[in-house]
Amino acid sequence: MATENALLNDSDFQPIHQTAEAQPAESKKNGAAAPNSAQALKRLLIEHADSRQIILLQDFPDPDALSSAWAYKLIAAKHQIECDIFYSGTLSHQENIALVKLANVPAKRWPQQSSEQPDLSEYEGYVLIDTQGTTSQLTKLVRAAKLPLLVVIDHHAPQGEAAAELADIRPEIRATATILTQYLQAGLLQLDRNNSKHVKCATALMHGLRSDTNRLMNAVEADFMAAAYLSQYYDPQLLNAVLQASRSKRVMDVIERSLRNRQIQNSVSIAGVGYLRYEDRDAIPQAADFLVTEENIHTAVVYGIVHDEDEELEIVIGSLRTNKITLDPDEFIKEAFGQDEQGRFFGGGRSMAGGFEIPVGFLSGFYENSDYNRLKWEVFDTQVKQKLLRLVNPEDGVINTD
Ligand SMILES: [Mn+2]
Repeated sequence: MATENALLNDSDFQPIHQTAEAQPAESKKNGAAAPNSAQALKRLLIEHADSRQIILLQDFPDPDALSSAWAYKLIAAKHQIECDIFYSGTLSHQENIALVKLANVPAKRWPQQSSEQPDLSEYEGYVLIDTQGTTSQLTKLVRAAKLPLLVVIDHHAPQGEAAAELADIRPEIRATATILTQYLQAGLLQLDRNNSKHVKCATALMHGLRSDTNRLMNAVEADFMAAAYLSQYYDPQLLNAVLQASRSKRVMDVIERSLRNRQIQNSVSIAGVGYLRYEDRDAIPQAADFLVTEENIHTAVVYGIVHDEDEELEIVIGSLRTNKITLDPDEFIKEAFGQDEQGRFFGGGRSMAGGFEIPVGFLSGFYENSDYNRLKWEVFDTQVKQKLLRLVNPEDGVINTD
Protein backbone atom coordinates (compact mmCIF):
# COMPACT_ATOMS: atom_id res chain seq x y z
CA MET A 1 0.00 0.00 0.00
CA ALA A 2 3.06 2.22 -0.16
CA THR A 3 1.79 4.13 -3.11
CA GLU A 4 1.38 7.81 -3.49
CA ASN A 5 -2.29 7.20 -2.80
CA ALA A 6 -1.56 5.65 0.55
CA LEU A 7 0.61 8.64 1.23
CA LEU A 8 -2.15 11.03 0.41
CA ASN A 9 -4.54 9.23 2.69
CA ASP A 10 -2.94 10.32 5.88
CA SER A 11 -5.06 13.10 7.24
CA ASP A 12 -1.86 15.11 7.48
CA PHE A 13 -1.95 15.40 3.73
CA GLN A 14 -5.35 16.90 3.33
CA PRO A 15 -4.96 19.68 0.83
CA ILE A 16 -4.88 23.05 2.50
CA HIS A 17 -8.26 24.70 2.29
CA GLN A 18 -8.47 27.68 0.03
CA THR A 19 -9.00 31.00 1.66
CA ALA A 20 -12.19 32.92 1.04
CA GLU A 21 -10.26 35.32 -1.20
CA ALA A 22 -9.05 32.53 -3.46
CA GLN A 23 -12.53 31.26 -4.28
CA PRO A 24 -13.99 31.44 -7.70
CA ALA A 25 -16.29 34.42 -8.03
CA GLU A 26 -19.50 32.39 -8.33
CA SER A 27 -19.12 30.60 -5.00
CA LYS A 28 -20.60 32.51 -2.15
CA LYS A 29 -18.44 33.86 0.60
CA ASN A 30 -18.22 31.67 3.72
CA GLY A 31 -19.91 28.83 1.90
CA ALA A 32 -23.48 29.94 2.41
CA ALA A 33 -26.05 27.29 1.49
CA ALA A 34 -26.17 26.60 -2.22
CA PRO A 35 -29.80 25.65 -2.89
CA ASN A 36 -29.00 24.94 -6.53
CA SER A 37 -26.72 22.05 -5.79
CA ALA A 38 -29.35 20.46 -3.53
CA GLN A 39 -31.90 20.73 -6.34
CA ALA A 40 -29.39 19.39 -8.87
CA LEU A 41 -28.73 16.39 -6.65
CA LYS A 42 -32.44 15.78 -6.25
CA ARG A 43 -32.90 15.80 -10.02
CA LEU A 44 -30.04 13.36 -10.45
CA LEU A 45 -31.48 11.00 -7.84
CA ILE A 46 -34.88 11.11 -9.51
CA GLU A 47 -33.30 10.29 -12.87
CA HIS A 48 -31.40 7.37 -11.37
CA ALA A 49 -34.25 6.14 -9.16
CA ASP A 50 -34.42 2.39 -8.56
CA SER A 51 -30.75 1.56 -8.96
CA ARG A 52 -27.63 0.76 -7.00
CA GLN A 53 -24.67 3.05 -6.45
CA ILE A 54 -21.31 2.43 -4.85
CA ILE A 55 -19.87 5.15 -2.62
CA LEU A 56 -16.08 5.28 -2.29
CA LEU A 57 -14.30 6.91 0.62
CA GLN A 58 -10.64 7.70 1.18
CA ASP A 59 -8.60 4.66 2.26
CA PHE A 60 -8.43 5.74 5.89
CA PRO A 61 -11.85 7.28 6.26
CA ASP A 62 -12.39 9.96 8.87
CA PRO A 63 -15.64 10.95 10.61
CA ASP A 64 -16.38 13.60 7.99
CA ALA A 65 -16.25 11.04 5.18
CA LEU A 66 -18.11 8.31 7.09
CA SER A 67 -20.96 10.52 8.24
CA SER A 68 -21.36 12.29 4.90
CA ALA A 69 -21.54 9.02 3.01
CA TRP A 70 -24.19 7.77 5.41
CA ALA A 71 -26.27 10.92 4.93
CA TYR A 72 -26.01 10.48 1.16
CA LYS A 73 -27.12 6.86 1.49
CA LEU A 74 -30.20 7.89 3.52
CA ILE A 75 -31.08 10.62 1.03
CA ALA A 76 -30.65 8.27 -1.93
CA ALA A 77 -32.82 5.61 -0.26
CA LYS A 78 -35.77 7.97 -0.58
CA HIS A 79 -35.47 7.47 -4.33
CA GLN A 80 -35.17 3.67 -4.10
CA ILE A 81 -31.43 3.94 -4.70
CA GLU A 82 -29.44 1.45 -2.69
CA CYS A 83 -25.91 2.55 -1.79
CA ASP A 84 -22.99 0.49 -0.53
CA ILE A 85 -20.18 2.41 1.17
CA PHE A 86 -16.62 1.09 0.79
CA TYR A 87 -13.08 2.06 1.72
CA SER A 88 -9.93 0.05 1.07
CA GLY A 89 -7.66 0.77 4.03
CA THR A 90 -8.43 0.48 7.71
CA LEU A 91 -10.16 2.40 10.43
CA SER A 92 -7.27 3.27 12.63
CA HIS A 93 -8.10 6.08 15.00
CA GLN A 94 -10.01 4.84 18.07
CA GLU A 95 -12.65 7.54 17.58
CA ASN A 96 -13.38 6.32 14.05
CA ILE A 97 -13.75 2.76 15.25
CA ALA A 98 -16.04 3.94 18.05
CA LEU A 99 -18.08 6.02 15.61
CA VAL A 100 -18.66 3.08 13.29
CA LYS A 101 -19.47 0.71 16.15
CA LEU A 102 -21.60 2.94 18.35
CA ALA A 103 -23.52 4.66 15.59
CA ASN A 104 -23.64 1.60 13.28
CA VAL A 105 -22.25 3.55 10.33
CA PRO A 106 -22.88 1.26 7.35
CA ALA A 107 -19.38 1.48 5.79
CA LYS A 108 -17.39 -1.60 4.90
CA ARG A 109 -13.79 -2.38 4.14
CA TRP A 110 -13.25 -3.61 0.59
CA PRO A 111 -12.78 -7.40 0.92
CA GLN A 112 -9.25 -8.67 0.23
CA GLN A 113 -10.55 -11.96 -1.21
CA SER A 114 -11.77 -11.48 -4.75
CA SER A 115 -14.49 -14.09 -4.15
CA GLU A 116 -16.01 -11.82 -1.49
CA GLN A 117 -15.83 -8.63 -3.50
CA PRO A 118 -19.10 -7.26 -4.81
CA ASP A 119 -19.86 -7.53 -8.49
CA LEU A 120 -19.24 -4.00 -9.74
CA SER A 121 -21.48 -4.50 -12.76
CA GLU A 122 -24.46 -4.39 -10.38
CA TYR A 123 -23.89 -0.71 -9.79
CA GLU A 124 -25.14 2.01 -12.07
CA GLY A 125 -22.24 4.23 -11.12
CA TYR A 126 -19.98 5.41 -8.33
CA VAL A 127 -20.05 8.32 -5.94
CA LEU A 128 -17.06 10.03 -4.31
CA ILE A 129 -17.58 11.70 -0.94
CA ASP A 130 -15.02 13.79 0.92
CA THR A 131 -12.51 12.81 -1.76
CA GLN A 132 -12.12 13.34 -5.48
CA GLY A 133 -10.79 9.86 -6.04
CA THR A 134 -7.11 10.63 -5.57
CA THR A 135 -7.08 9.23 -2.02
CA SER A 136 -8.80 5.93 -2.76
CA GLN A 137 -7.23 2.72 -4.03
CA LEU A 138 -10.69 1.70 -5.21
CA THR A 139 -10.92 4.42 -7.86
CA LYS A 140 -8.90 2.36 -10.31
CA LEU A 141 -11.17 -0.66 -9.79
CA VAL A 142 -14.36 1.19 -10.62
CA ARG A 143 -12.68 2.90 -13.57
CA ALA A 144 -11.48 -0.45 -14.89
CA ALA A 145 -15.06 -1.72 -14.55
CA LYS A 146 -16.13 1.30 -16.65
CA LEU A 147 -18.56 2.57 -14.02
CA PRO A 148 -19.57 6.16 -14.64
CA LEU A 149 -18.78 8.75 -11.98
CA LEU A 150 -22.19 10.02 -10.92
CA VAL A 151 -21.56 12.41 -8.03
CA VAL A 152 -18.62 14.07 -6.29
CA ILE A 153 -19.24 15.93 -3.03
CA ASP A 154 -16.13 17.33 -1.44
CA HIS A 155 -14.57 20.32 0.27
CA HIS A 156 -10.94 19.82 -0.74
CA ALA A 157 -9.39 22.05 -3.35
CA PRO A 158 -10.32 20.81 -6.86
CA GLN A 159 -7.93 18.04 -7.96
CA GLY A 160 -8.82 18.34 -11.63
CA GLU A 161 -9.53 15.26 -13.75
CA ALA A 162 -12.72 13.64 -12.37
CA ALA A 163 -15.63 14.49 -14.66
CA ALA A 164 -18.82 13.68 -12.80
CA GLU A 165 -22.44 13.96 -13.75
CA LEU A 166 -22.76 16.22 -10.71
CA ALA A 167 -19.83 17.78 -8.85
CA ASP A 168 -20.42 19.82 -5.72
CA ILE A 169 -16.91 20.81 -4.68
CA ARG A 170 -16.78 23.70 -2.22
CA PRO A 171 -13.33 24.36 -0.75
CA GLU A 172 -14.65 27.40 1.12
CA ILE A 173 -16.60 25.05 3.39
CA ARG A 174 -14.62 23.28 6.07
CA ALA A 175 -16.41 19.92 6.15
CA THR A 176 -18.25 17.71 3.69
CA ALA A 177 -20.70 17.04 6.55
CA THR A 178 -21.74 20.69 6.26
CA ILE A 179 -22.62 20.25 2.57
CA LEU A 180 -24.67 17.13 3.32
CA THR A 181 -26.41 18.91 6.19
CA GLN A 182 -27.32 21.70 3.79
CA TYR A 183 -28.95 19.09 1.53
CA LEU A 184 -30.99 17.85 4.48
CA GLN A 185 -32.00 21.41 5.32
CA ALA A 186 -32.97 22.04 1.71
CA GLY A 187 -35.53 19.25 2.11
CA LEU A 188 -33.81 16.28 0.45
CA LEU A 189 -34.58 14.33 3.62
CA GLN A 190 -36.56 15.48 6.62
CA LEU A 191 -34.85 14.20 9.75
CA ASP A 192 -37.12 12.71 12.37
CA ARG A 193 -36.14 12.87 16.06
CA ASN A 194 -37.98 9.60 16.69
CA ASN A 195 -36.05 7.71 14.04
CA SER A 196 -32.97 6.25 15.72
CA LYS A 197 -31.10 5.95 12.43
CA HIS A 198 -31.67 9.65 11.75
CA VAL A 199 -30.51 10.58 15.24
CA LYS A 200 -27.35 8.50 14.83
CA CYS A 201 -26.63 9.95 11.41
CA ALA A 202 -27.10 13.50 12.72
CA THR A 203 -24.71 12.65 15.57
CA ALA A 204 -22.17 11.29 13.10
CA LEU A 205 -22.47 14.45 10.97
CA MET A 206 -21.97 16.60 14.06
CA HIS A 207 -18.85 14.61 14.89
CA GLY A 208 -17.65 14.85 11.28
CA LEU A 209 -17.99 18.58 11.08
CA ARG A 210 -16.50 19.12 14.51
CA SER A 211 -13.48 16.98 13.78
CA ASP A 212 -12.77 18.59 10.38
CA THR A 213 -12.98 22.08 11.89
CA ASN A 214 -10.83 21.43 14.96
CA ARG A 215 -13.91 21.48 17.21
CA LEU A 216 -15.39 24.41 15.28
CA MET A 217 -12.29 26.57 15.83
CA ASN A 218 -11.72 26.71 12.05
CA ALA A 219 -15.41 26.65 11.15
CA VAL A 220 -16.89 29.25 8.83
CA GLU A 221 -20.45 30.55 9.06
CA ALA A 222 -21.87 27.69 6.98
CA ASP A 223 -20.38 25.10 9.34
CA PHE A 224 -21.88 26.82 12.38
CA MET A 225 -25.25 27.01 10.62
CA ALA A 226 -25.08 23.30 9.83
CA ALA A 227 -24.11 22.50 13.44
CA ALA A 228 -27.05 24.60 14.64
CA TYR A 229 -29.41 22.61 12.41
CA LEU A 230 -27.97 19.26 13.55
CA SER A 231 -28.25 20.33 17.20
CA GLN A 232 -32.01 19.71 16.95
CA TYR A 233 -31.53 16.05 16.07
CA TYR A 234 -28.21 14.72 17.36
CA ASP A 235 -27.65 12.71 20.53
CA PRO A 236 -25.09 14.50 22.74
CA GLN A 237 -24.58 11.41 24.90
CA LEU A 238 -23.75 9.28 21.91
CA LEU A 239 -21.31 11.92 20.66
CA ASN A 240 -19.72 12.03 24.07
CA ALA A 241 -19.33 8.24 24.05
CA VAL A 242 -17.58 8.42 20.67
CA LEU A 243 -15.23 11.16 21.86
CA GLN A 244 -14.43 9.22 25.04
CA ALA A 245 -13.22 6.26 23.02
CA SER A 246 -10.20 5.05 24.88
CA ARG A 247 -6.86 4.25 23.35
CA SER A 248 -5.94 0.60 22.98
CA LYS A 249 -3.09 -0.79 25.06
CA ARG A 250 -0.96 -1.08 21.93
CA VAL A 251 -1.46 2.60 21.12
CA MET A 252 -0.53 3.48 24.71
CA ASP A 253 2.60 1.34 24.34
CA VAL A 254 3.65 3.24 21.22
CA ILE A 255 3.17 6.55 23.02
CA GLU A 256 5.19 5.22 25.94
CA ARG A 257 7.98 4.14 23.57
CA SER A 258 8.01 7.56 21.93
CA LEU A 259 8.37 9.18 25.33
CA ARG A 260 11.20 6.86 26.32
CA ASN A 261 13.09 7.08 23.01
CA ARG A 262 12.75 10.77 22.36
CA GLN A 263 15.87 12.74 21.62
CA ILE A 264 15.71 16.51 21.95
CA GLN A 265 17.79 19.00 20.02
CA ASN A 266 17.14 22.68 19.45
CA SER A 267 13.60 22.36 20.85
CA VAL A 268 12.77 19.53 18.44
CA SER A 269 11.76 16.19 19.90
CA ILE A 270 12.49 13.17 17.69
CA ALA A 271 11.39 9.64 18.54
CA GLY A 272 11.60 6.32 16.74
CA VAL A 273 9.13 3.75 18.07
CA GLY A 274 10.24 0.59 16.27
CA TYR A 275 7.72 -1.80 14.76
CA LEU A 276 3.97 -1.50 14.97
CA ARG A 277 1.03 -3.17 13.34
CA TYR A 278 -0.82 -1.70 10.41
CA GLU A 279 -4.01 -1.22 12.47
CA ASP A 280 -2.06 0.84 14.99
CA ARG A 281 -0.49 3.26 12.52
CA ASP A 282 -2.56 6.10 13.92
CA ALA A 283 -0.60 5.75 17.17
CA ILE A 284 2.24 7.63 15.44
CA PRO A 285 0.44 10.96 14.92
CA GLN A 286 -1.08 10.56 18.38
CA ALA A 287 2.39 10.14 19.89
CA ALA A 288 3.60 13.22 17.98
CA ASP A 289 0.58 15.18 19.26
CA PHE A 290 1.64 14.19 22.75
CA LEU A 291 5.37 14.88 22.48
CA VAL A 292 4.82 18.39 21.13
CA THR A 293 3.08 19.35 24.38
CA GLU A 294 6.35 19.16 26.34
CA GLU A 295 7.73 22.41 27.76
CA ASN A 296 10.30 24.15 25.52
CA ILE A 297 9.50 21.86 22.59
CA HIS A 298 8.07 23.44 19.46
CA THR A 299 8.21 20.47 17.08
CA ALA A 300 7.92 16.70 17.45
CA VAL A 301 8.58 13.97 14.90
CA VAL A 302 7.62 10.34 15.61
CA TYR A 303 8.21 7.46 13.21
CA GLY A 304 8.18 3.69 13.13
CA ILE A 305 8.03 0.72 10.79
CA VAL A 306 4.47 -0.38 10.13
CA HIS A 307 4.00 -3.95 9.01
CA ASP A 308 1.03 -5.60 7.45
CA GLU A 309 0.76 -9.18 8.67
CA ASP A 310 -0.79 -10.77 5.61
CA GLU A 311 1.12 -8.83 2.96
CA GLU A 312 4.66 -8.86 4.34
CA LEU A 313 4.77 -5.21 3.45
CA GLU A 314 6.65 -2.71 5.53
CA ILE A 315 6.65 1.08 5.43
CA VAL A 316 8.38 3.64 7.58
CA ILE A 317 5.64 6.04 8.66
CA GLY A 318 6.26 9.30 10.42
CA SER A 319 4.32 12.31 11.66
CA LEU A 320 5.40 15.81 12.48
CA ARG A 321 3.61 18.25 14.73
CA THR A 322 4.70 21.81 15.34
CA ASN A 323 3.60 24.91 17.21
CA LYS A 324 6.21 27.06 15.54
CA ILE A 325 4.51 29.49 13.19
CA THR A 326 7.63 29.97 11.06
CA LEU A 327 8.16 26.25 10.48
CA ASP A 328 6.42 25.01 7.34
CA PRO A 329 5.88 21.24 7.83
CA ASP A 330 5.50 20.68 4.09
CA GLU A 331 8.82 22.32 3.32
CA PHE A 332 10.54 20.67 6.28
CA ILE A 333 9.52 17.13 5.32
CA LYS A 334 10.31 17.61 1.63
CA GLU A 335 13.68 19.08 2.47
CA ALA A 336 14.49 16.35 4.99
CA PHE A 337 13.61 13.30 2.92
CA GLY A 338 13.67 14.43 -0.69
CA GLN A 339 12.13 12.40 -3.51
CA ASP A 340 12.07 8.82 -4.72
CA GLU A 341 13.29 7.65 -8.16
CA GLN A 342 10.01 8.71 -9.73
CA GLY A 343 10.41 12.20 -8.38
CA ARG A 344 7.65 11.82 -5.79
CA PHE A 345 8.26 13.31 -2.39
CA PHE A 346 8.18 10.92 0.56
CA GLY A 347 5.83 13.24 2.36
CA GLY A 348 4.47 16.68 2.91
CA GLY A 349 2.14 18.58 5.12
CA ARG A 350 -0.37 21.23 5.87
CA SER A 351 -0.38 23.93 8.52
CA MET A 352 1.05 22.66 11.87
CA ALA A 353 1.29 19.02 10.73
CA GLY A 354 3.06 16.81 8.26
CA GLY A 355 3.81 13.18 7.56
CA PHE A 356 5.96 10.87 5.52
CA GLU A 357 5.98 7.30 4.22
CA ILE A 358 9.11 5.54 3.07
CA PRO A 359 8.79 2.04 1.63
CA VAL A 360 11.09 -0.54 3.19
CA GLY A 361 11.07 -2.37 -0.14
CA PHE A 362 13.49 -5.25 -0.56
CA LEU A 363 14.26 -5.32 3.17
CA SER A 364 10.59 -5.96 4.03
CA GLY A 365 9.72 -9.09 6.01
CA PHE A 366 9.18 -9.46 9.71
CA TYR A 367 10.85 -12.48 11.31
CA GLU A 368 9.69 -13.37 14.80
CA ASN A 369 12.34 -12.83 17.48
CA SER A 370 15.14 -12.37 15.02
CA ASP A 371 18.20 -10.16 15.02
CA TYR A 372 17.29 -9.18 11.51
CA ASN A 373 14.37 -7.08 12.75
CA ARG A 374 16.58 -5.30 15.24
CA LEU A 375 19.32 -4.59 12.69
CA LYS A 376 16.85 -3.34 10.14
CA TRP A 377 15.24 -1.03 12.65
CA GLU A 378 18.63 0.37 13.65
CA VAL A 379 19.46 1.15 10.03
CA PHE A 380 16.18 2.94 9.35
CA ASP A 381 16.19 4.67 12.72
CA THR A 382 19.70 6.03 12.15
CA GLN A 383 18.96 7.13 8.62
CA VAL A 384 15.70 8.92 9.49
CA LYS A 385 17.33 10.65 12.49
CA GLN A 386 20.29 11.68 10.36
CA LYS A 387 18.03 13.29 7.77
CA LEU A 388 16.02 15.14 10.42
CA LEU A 389 18.97 16.30 12.48
CA ARG A 390 20.70 17.69 9.41
CA LEU A 391 17.90 20.26 9.34
CA VAL A 392 17.43 20.67 13.07
CA ASN A 393 21.07 21.05 13.84
CA PRO A 394 22.90 21.97 10.65
CA GLU A 395 26.21 22.76 12.42
CA ASP A 396 26.87 19.33 13.91
CA GLY A 397 25.56 17.28 11.04
CA VAL A 398 26.88 13.93 12.17
CA ILE A 399 24.92 12.27 14.95
CA ASN A 400 25.76 10.04 17.79
CA THR A 401 23.82 6.80 17.40
CA ASP A 402 24.23 5.56 20.98
MN1 LIG B 1 -13.39 16.30 5.17
